[in-house]
Amino acid sequence: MKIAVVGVTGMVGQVMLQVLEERNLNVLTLIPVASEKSVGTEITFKGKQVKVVSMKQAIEMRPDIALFSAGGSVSLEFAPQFASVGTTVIDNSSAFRMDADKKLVVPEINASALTKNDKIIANPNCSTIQMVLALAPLHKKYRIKRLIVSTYQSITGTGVKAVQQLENEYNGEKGEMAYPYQIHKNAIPHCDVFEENGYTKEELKLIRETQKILDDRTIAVTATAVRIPVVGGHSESVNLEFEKEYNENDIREILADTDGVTVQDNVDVNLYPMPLMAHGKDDVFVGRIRRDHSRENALNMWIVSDNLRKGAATNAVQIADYLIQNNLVG
Ligand code: 2RA
Repeated sequence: MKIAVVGVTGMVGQVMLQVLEERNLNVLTLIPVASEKSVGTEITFKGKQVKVVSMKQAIEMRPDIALFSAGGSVSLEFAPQFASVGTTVIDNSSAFRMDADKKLVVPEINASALTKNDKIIANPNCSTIQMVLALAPLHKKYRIKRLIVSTYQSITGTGVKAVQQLENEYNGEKGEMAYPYQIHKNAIPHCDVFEENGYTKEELKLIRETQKILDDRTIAVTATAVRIPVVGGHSESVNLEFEKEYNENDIREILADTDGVTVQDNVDVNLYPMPLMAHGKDDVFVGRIRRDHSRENALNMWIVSDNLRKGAATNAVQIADYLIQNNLVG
């Protein structure tokens, strides 16, 4: 299998390499792709040095799969070019997520909808992936009527410049600013850019992508996305209102039985999910599960996951693995 990683020098691209090695996909040829300034440099994959190539060279090599994480404009320009030579693109940008003819996939939820004809597949936004993985089985049994989510998002979601600003602030050093404010003693209610309606793109992704993945646009969703100075992963406070009466133990059992979800929930021993514990792991961790007594059939819970892994690289590699295992590529 020839697999290209487009944006290989970025934070998510680097994690994609790590996850490809960990999951031991039968990658016979890795094609690392980056911007012109990195062409010719080398990356290490499975103990071997591999030369970074240009987009043009990668397309000519006709990979079976191309994992993209290089920003929406690069995806819009080059994903169709890869698809035109038969490559199946799994794109981590927002470029194609809301296209009616593109699938937005969390493998545990909707990979079964994939076919050989899907040549550009959208990887959902990190804060969406971790949330819908926990919500999907609950929606199936109790039907979610309303969802309110507040996020506490890792600095790594903004990119390497923000991580550097955080480190500089801790070290008392000056440097390039990703934010016009201090990060390390702060909570910034501003993830991505503001739209006309007063919501950020991040908040609108949480709303729209959730409805698409759960295939139910009647779910009333609202979101507030906040950036906080942690690096291990995104945390989310989620309030759900179901159509049907639910049983709390049943909720816990359903979550515990869901592939990719780990329930960490015992406040008697201070057991609850935290980014520091989720960092470097692929699971979505759920805790603080408790009835919301202010409304009928309502529930609160706390969801944490490593945004660079299940929130991006791992989910994309799992889609690739699904395609390979089901003979949908190559
Ligand atoms: C963020 N979800 O965390 C976005 C993109 N990674 O900023």
